[in-house]
Amino acid sequence: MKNLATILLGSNLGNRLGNLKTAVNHLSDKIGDISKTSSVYQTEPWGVVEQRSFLNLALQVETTLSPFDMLQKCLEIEDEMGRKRSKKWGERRIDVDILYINDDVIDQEKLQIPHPRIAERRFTLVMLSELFPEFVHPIYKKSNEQLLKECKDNLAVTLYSDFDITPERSVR
Ligand code: PH2
Ligand code: MG
Ligand code: MG
Repeated sequence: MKNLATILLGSNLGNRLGNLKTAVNHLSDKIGDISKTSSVYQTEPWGVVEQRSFLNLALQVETTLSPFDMLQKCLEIEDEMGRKRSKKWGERRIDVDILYINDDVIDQEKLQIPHPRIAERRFTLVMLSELFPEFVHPIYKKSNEQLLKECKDNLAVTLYSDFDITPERSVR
């Protein structure tokens, strides 16, 4: 069975755009075909404000992996790209977060789907609304677009580039 997952990438260390591209290549290599990518946005840091702004990008991937295998691969990609797990919400070369998987709800210690902070983060909802405005959050029963309208987070999210980030090579 195929699972459709929506993933958010974020980077605020080193070559941020290059890091997003490398991560997209790894995702298509290890997880499955990328069916859609959003534009890249520059976003003010949420949570810990004293750090460089992020570049964020959302994408959809089609995979035969189970949710936990997918999570494992996401963590592997972060590790391979040299992410150091230091402080919560601190700066990182790459962050790979699973936002939605189909309209599944998973509530386990290591994996919560939908991602529990979607509704609090403009930097996530702007990208989700670009890709899937009508998709209904399986717990809140509101569309991404509606959640964005109601979102109280005012941190800036600005279009950075609509650079075509589609993977052009294999990283195997
Ligand atoms: N990720 C975080 C914490 N804060 N802020 C922005 N703008 N973008 C992020 O991807 C981000 C963040 C933790 O994962
Ligand atoms: Mg994150
Ligand atoms: Mg993360």
